[in-house]
Amino acid sequence: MNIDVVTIFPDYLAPLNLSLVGKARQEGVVDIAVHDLREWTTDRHRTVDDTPIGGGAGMVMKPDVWALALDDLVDPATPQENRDTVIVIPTPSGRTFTQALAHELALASHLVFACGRYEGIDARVAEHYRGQGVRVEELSIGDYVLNGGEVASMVMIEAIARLVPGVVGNPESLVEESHGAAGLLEYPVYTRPPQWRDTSVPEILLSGHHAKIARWRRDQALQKTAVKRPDMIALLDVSALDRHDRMVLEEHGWTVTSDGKLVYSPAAVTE
Ligand code: 6GU
Repeated sequence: MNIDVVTIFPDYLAPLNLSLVGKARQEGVVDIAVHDLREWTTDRHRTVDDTPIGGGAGMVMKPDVWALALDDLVDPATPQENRDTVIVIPTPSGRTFTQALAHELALASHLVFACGRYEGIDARVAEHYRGQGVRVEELSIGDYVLNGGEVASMVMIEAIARLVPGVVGNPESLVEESHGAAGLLEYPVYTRPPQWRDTSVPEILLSGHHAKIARWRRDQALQKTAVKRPDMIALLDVSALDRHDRMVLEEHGWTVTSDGKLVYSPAAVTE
């Protein structure tokens, strides 16, 4: 996989040299090139922004400079050869980046991250490349505002790159992530010592009874998700729930209706 990142702060992306992503870069599993947008400026002051047309606060990044950069990296003359290229524009006004999207983008051969600063990039840039047949994704990493797209790009690159074969040392951990308890939060984990300060690990985990441990972990994942992320419970595939799963969810106010939907109806809780 090839990843290009265009930014006015290339040093901001230095952490991509560390840990698993850094190792994958060294080994050539993912090729990440970070470019300074100002390399594509043509004026003496290396200007990348201008005032917003129509008025308002802040500055907007100039379309002409961005297009010179993206033309070099994407080649709009041959869109049919760019089926596997995706331009990602990080912005708090984009659609939300999710694990499902990370899996999808991990299949692309070329990602170009266009990091905006200030009030963002002139809206015609995304439109122009879409018109050229290039897939352009304006993506947000959550409902809060960062100063620019650099940190958001790093978040997305880490989430995507770890799904590329050869980046995460133990592919088993990825398999467990996606199949172990799909759509649920992780169960709590413990290591030695079994007694530490004033607490102990749950007794069941010391039993050596693998089936009971698996059931306990699933119950924990279901309960934790029901309490912290009810929105995720509503999205569960009902056909993947066994009788015990349904019982645990019912204790948290969720019932499976006759037409196979999960609904929150806490009045149905009997205690
Ligand atoms: Cl992608 N960019 C910025 N600037 N802020 C954000 C974001 C992106 N996602 C959440 N907040």
